[in-house]
Amino acid sequence: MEIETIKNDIIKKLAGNFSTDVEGATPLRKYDAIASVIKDYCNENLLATRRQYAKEKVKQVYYFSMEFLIGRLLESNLINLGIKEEFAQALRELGIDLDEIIEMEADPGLGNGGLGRLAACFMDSMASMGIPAQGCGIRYQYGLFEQKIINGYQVELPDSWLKNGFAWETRKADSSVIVNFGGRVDLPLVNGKMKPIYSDAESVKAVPYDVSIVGYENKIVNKLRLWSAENVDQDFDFSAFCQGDYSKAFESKSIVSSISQVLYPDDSNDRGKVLRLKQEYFFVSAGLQSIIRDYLKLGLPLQELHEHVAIHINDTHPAFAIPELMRLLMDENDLGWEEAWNITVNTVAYTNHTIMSEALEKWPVKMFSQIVPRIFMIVYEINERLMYSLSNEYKIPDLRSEDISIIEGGCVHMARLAVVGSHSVNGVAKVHSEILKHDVMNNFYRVYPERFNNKTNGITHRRWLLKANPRLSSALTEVIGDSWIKKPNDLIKLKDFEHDIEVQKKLAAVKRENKTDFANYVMKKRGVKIDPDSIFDVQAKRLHSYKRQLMNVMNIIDLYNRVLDNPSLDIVPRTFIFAAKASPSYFLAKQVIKLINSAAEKINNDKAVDGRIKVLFMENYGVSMAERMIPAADVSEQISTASKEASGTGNMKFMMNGAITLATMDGANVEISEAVGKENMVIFGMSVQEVLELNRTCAYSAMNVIRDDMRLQRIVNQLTTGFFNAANGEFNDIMRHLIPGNDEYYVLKDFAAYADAQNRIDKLYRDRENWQRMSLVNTAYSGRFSSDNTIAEYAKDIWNVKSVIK
Ligand code: F58
Repeated sequence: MEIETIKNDIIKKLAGNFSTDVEGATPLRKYDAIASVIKDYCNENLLATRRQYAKEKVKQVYYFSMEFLIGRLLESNLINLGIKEEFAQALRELGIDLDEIIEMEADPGLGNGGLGRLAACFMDSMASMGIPAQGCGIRYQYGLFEQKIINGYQVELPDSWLKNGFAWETRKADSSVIVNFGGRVDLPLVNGKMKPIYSDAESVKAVPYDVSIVGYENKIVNKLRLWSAENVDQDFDFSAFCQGDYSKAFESKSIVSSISQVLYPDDSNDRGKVLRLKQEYFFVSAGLQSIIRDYLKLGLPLQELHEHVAIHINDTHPAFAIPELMRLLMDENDLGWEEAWNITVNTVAYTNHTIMSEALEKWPVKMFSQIVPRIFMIVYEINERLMYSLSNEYKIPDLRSEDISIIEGGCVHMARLAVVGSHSVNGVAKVHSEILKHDVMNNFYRVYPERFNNKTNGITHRRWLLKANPRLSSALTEVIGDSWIKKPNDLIKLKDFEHDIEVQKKLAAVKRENKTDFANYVMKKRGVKIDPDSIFDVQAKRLHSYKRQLMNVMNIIDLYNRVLDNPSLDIVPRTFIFAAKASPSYFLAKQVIKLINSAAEKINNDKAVDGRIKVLFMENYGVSMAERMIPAADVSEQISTASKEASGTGNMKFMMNGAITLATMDGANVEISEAVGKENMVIFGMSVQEVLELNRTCAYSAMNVIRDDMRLQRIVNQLTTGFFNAANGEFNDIMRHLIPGNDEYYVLKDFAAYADAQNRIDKLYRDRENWQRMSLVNTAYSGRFSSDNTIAEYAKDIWNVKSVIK
């Protein structure tokens, strides 16, 4: 692209949109104009892509997800359009610094963690591979809360990411649809068919906002469609307004818009359940209505829907897709039950992301039937037919109906609905998929064995290597050429240089520079000095008991105690870095944050430690911070209780950037170890089988473990006696969880093995050459964890869709 064209486009945009010129424009105006120019380029390709899909009548994937954690888009769009260099040059010539513009962009936090980020990685891969796809989600006005750490505690503030607008979206008011809640549904017979009549429903207008998802240097642009809730008719009650009753005037507006107001940060409490249920039905109904509308425009019969459309549900949050598709096919388009059911099952596929029972969604029947009465009728009928076929068709010995029934114990079980109404059910790493089949969903596996499969997660190497780590990307390209960018499996070429000292040195220099950058960032953000020559040991993920941040901090405390006992203890200086948000109502998790910060304060300021141990809690973790932190990490902490982490994807990002994984054999860590070899990781702790066995036998006693380990006794004592300047019972929930609660996630049980593994890291790091070799090998084997590979499998095995790239 010509540099002059870019310059002119920006100048024209500044004049046309903001009546200003480069010299007079505020930074925000510059950002808006630049983003708007790039958006125009994206949208031109979007149009061409849409035309191509329509012309070729290709099968399309619709990826339904409550969360899309897309990260900033300006730089990644430039990279994917293949014009970053030209753009930077054009901006330089206009006296604008591209890096400053990139930093101005808000990071849309429309997700909690791995599940939301996976959806974003998949969108990137599908566009880059030319897979016809559309994302469907919610345009939350407020994303995941902004986290502040005050006096060591997490404080949550609203994340007003839209305050300066969102440059990448296009509002499509004329594509709005209506979604109905509540009211009464009667089913009179009309011409021999039951025809639902709705009365007193609350109608909400769903307005789509489209965001372009740009493929890597292939001119393909898919779209992500996010729905926003608005009032159907008037925006507010004008007569109440005229009478001066302003709160009444705007009441209904705020009730309606609350549906798309805030992303739920929570799977652990009951408050707000109604709103969450409404959110789920809202975006699913809106998404499906728009799919069917577009489909019918193609002039194809609905009987063939599953041949042209694949609907994927990212966890159970969009499981309403099953009864809602039934409703649309039957009630709105006159198909019979059997026909509609076959189409639905053949169209929908479901991914499970957790085995934690508290995270498997259940809705009280009363609430469900009140909020979505017609959907409840359909779910009821699905269940009746399921029960009938179980006793008359499947006849599986000793399978009790209550273990399968979708409506059971006064609740609607969404995971059960998702399995019954989908043709494919997948877990997200091998071991997780096995647990689903043989444990958590065993009853369903016995009924529908052919539906169950595994699709190990992946990450887009374009964001997590090419964009996040430009130094490593250039170094790799110098050593092995640039084919890895389009073919990530080519990263394996690096393996040939495992013993090449020059290459090792080159990569070591990259890591050192990334660490210095990160240290400068930490200084700027937190005012804390960290040493780039220390080991950067990072645990960055949602804060949850099963992820065991607690075990990490307990080991740090133990290390500190060892230094107190022996001031000349010989350890490699280490910077322990944590980044995590705790769900606001998850008090135990919030105490762990306080503990990390209390330990940090004590240890960082203790002269006896003399800088050998530093502990850092990075506030407000999100995609942009991850992009800075991961390239600088030496050690990647993946220490969940075996069986609990469905896959993990942070593990793959760190590995790709050359960190050494310190891990339990859980989730995708198992496959990482198969790829890279156990000798190139540090593995410890109980296996999945051991954990499941211990769960089954209930033979575990946390007290016994503490009794036998002096180190643990000392730590427990320090937590309860105010050693960490916290004398007001700040850590009582932690203590209750560990002792009377009997340490549900085996933190104490795995502690000794973990401490050993940490000592192994210390030893390994001293052999700089071998460490660098291990690091190189990790990057070399990481290509298989590109989401391009994952998407290729989904496309072939589940969706039956083809790339439009010939
Ligand atoms: C994550 N789930 C899994 N859930 O924990 C992780 O192992 C896996 O790699 C990842 O999905 C992708 O498959 C996850 O991130 C959530 O964020 C919940 C969503 C619903 C509200 C509570 C958090």
